[in-house]
Amino acid sequence: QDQAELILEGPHTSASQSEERKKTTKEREEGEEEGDVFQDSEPELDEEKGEDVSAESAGKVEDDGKKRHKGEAGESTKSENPPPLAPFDHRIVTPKPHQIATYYTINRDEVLGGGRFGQVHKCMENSSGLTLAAKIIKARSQKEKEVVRNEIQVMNQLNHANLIQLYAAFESRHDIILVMEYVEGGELFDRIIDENYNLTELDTVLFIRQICEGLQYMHKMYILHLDLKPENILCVSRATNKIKIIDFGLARRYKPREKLRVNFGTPEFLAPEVINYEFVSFPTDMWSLGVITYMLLSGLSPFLGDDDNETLNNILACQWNFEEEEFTDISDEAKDFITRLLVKSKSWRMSAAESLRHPWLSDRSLHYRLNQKVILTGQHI
Ligand code: PIT
Repeated sequence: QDQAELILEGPHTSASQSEERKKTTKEREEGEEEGDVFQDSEPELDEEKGEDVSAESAGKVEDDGKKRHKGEAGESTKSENPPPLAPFDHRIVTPKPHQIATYYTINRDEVLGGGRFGQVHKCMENSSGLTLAAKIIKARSQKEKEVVRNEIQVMNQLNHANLIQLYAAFESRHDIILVMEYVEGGELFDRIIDENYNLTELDTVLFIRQICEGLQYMHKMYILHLDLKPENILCVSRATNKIKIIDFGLARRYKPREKLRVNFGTPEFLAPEVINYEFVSFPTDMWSLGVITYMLLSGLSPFLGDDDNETLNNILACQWNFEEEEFTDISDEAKDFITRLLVKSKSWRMSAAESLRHPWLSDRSLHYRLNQKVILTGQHI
């Protein structure tokens, strides 16, 4: 009975694009702004995570003085520290009816990203000099405004280092502007397609683990993201492998009997239950995590067909495999991880907590071996 109608139309979503995209994500967006090579020189760190984090404490991020197990995983080059917190405390934001220009200077020339509803610009709070990101969302009708107010409501509840933080919001007749934490690393999507940037399996472990931590927290807060894809994962900087999840435009509180009607453009990330107009739930996000993992490891999109229709059929038939040569050197643990997420029946998929306990994300000796492989094969160069 609780039905929500959602429109999904992304910047990479037109049917005509799918033709040229085929299966290789790397081919997509070639010729776009080139990403930098990133190299993280911090030693590998690990920390014991409590099995069960309560909703309240899940958002609490440890300061830098936490226990570190340096060296246990050998001379790994990747950091397992949480990403930096926003440079401000969590805020409960209500949209202000004022002119944003009174308080912030928006750099209209500097576009950080484009989403479904508008562009994201770099901006500065005049009083503090704080650098932030402003997402300008065109919203004229009351209905459109309600959608954005929902996004604000959702972000107000989310206080976690892997989820982009909201700082302020301004509402005018034609738009609502969200002022958010600024991160400078660009989309994880760009690292997948960047020929110069060789994503190793160990990099992927670190990225996916953080996405899982963010998702685990959201799910503990009873919130579904429902639009997870590489474009919605931001790298904190070019130099590290820290990420933050963005775009809570489709996020919502889990309601046991809610179905989603999605008017999709790009179907490659949709879970079968979304296409079938069945109930969506926490496992819906876990499906997307499986797709992202597959893409990060291979640069390929697991269900992408020659056209949207073929893609949808592949998803509904849960037809995917590891046959491409890109998977030759990928560990069995990684394949097992994906296999336990890309499961058609949502009740059989791993949860975020189970994913974090999966050997691929938790087995230190495996990470040590993956790191040795990086060193031996020079994948890090
Ligand atoms: C940044 C840097 C950047 C993009 C963004 C933020 C975008 C964030 C964003 C957040 C949302 C959303 C869409 C985009 O719906 O390059 O600091 O909640």
